Amino acid sequence: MRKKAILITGAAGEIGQALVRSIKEKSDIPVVAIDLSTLPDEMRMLTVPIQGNILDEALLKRLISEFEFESIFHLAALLSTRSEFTPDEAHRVNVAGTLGLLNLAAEQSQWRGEPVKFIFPSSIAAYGMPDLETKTAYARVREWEWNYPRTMYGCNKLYCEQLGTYYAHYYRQLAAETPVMLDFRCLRFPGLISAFTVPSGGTSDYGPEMLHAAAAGKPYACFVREDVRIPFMAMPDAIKALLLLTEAPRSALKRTVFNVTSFSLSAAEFHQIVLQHFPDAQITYKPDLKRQAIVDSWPADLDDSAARRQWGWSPDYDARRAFDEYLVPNIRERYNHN
Ligand code: AKB
Repeated sequence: MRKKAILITGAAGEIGQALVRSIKEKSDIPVVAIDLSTLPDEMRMLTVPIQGNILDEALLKRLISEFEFESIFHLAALLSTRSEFTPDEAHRVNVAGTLGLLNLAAEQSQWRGEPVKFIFPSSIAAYGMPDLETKTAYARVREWEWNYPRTMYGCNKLYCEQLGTYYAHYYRQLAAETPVMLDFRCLRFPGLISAFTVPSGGTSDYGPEMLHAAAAGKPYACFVREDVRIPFMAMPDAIKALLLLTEAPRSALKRTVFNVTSFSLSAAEFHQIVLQHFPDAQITYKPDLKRQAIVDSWPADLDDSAARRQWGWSPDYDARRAFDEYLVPNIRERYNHN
């Protein structure tokens, strides 16, 4: 008899750790937590921890035989900067890895006779603004606009959004009997900021890096110009969005892919807020023109009205509240204790 469970891939990452805690606060259902790295002890206590690679077919078969997944949060991915250095590996992890999990979810949906919910975080990297003029003119992009990513990671995310939509609506469409399709739901996130973890391998990392460096009393050279602007979100809102979308009634959802966002800041505005809290912060600008070009191609803000209308999304944290109530107090505690 297979055990009912929730599956989280990339569980040791920034979103994964916060998501595990949040799910375990609300429910007793076992959470199978997979990551290439060892999970921190606290995560190991809360989950069925599995150290492994999502590309390992034997591991996926083992999961299919041992568990019945109600929902899968497929978070494992190589982020945008890292993917540019190892594009083939990024494609394998981000695309082949997602395909393997979609197949697992499709097979389990069939057996259960009920759709497995497949929750997929996508990103502003799925967009590609051709130049700064266009980025300024089209400040709040909608889901179907400017889908011309210019990174391997962005291409991978956009394609996997399409794959997920295919599996949810057209999978085995020529078979004699229509299969039970999985239930694919996807969020396009802005740059995420956690008080508890420092991101690695992304290109929106200059925001969180600036803040964590200031709190740790270390100098920081920001790798984009002061006027570079993208949207951001504090981690608790990212978790709120994932769980709210998971719980939304299927009939309310008219799309599979939704923008969600909280606040849009230029690097200079981010810097100013950091200085209000850490007046001695030593922040300078040393643009890396290539990484900066990637951030320039991402929209200045997202239009998340579809998410607000269809499943009641709204962020709890605007910029002020994110810094005053979540980021700064928790980050201070983290570095004061180190
Ligand atoms: C990255 O910078 O690659 C990620 C993202 C914006 O998806 N943080």
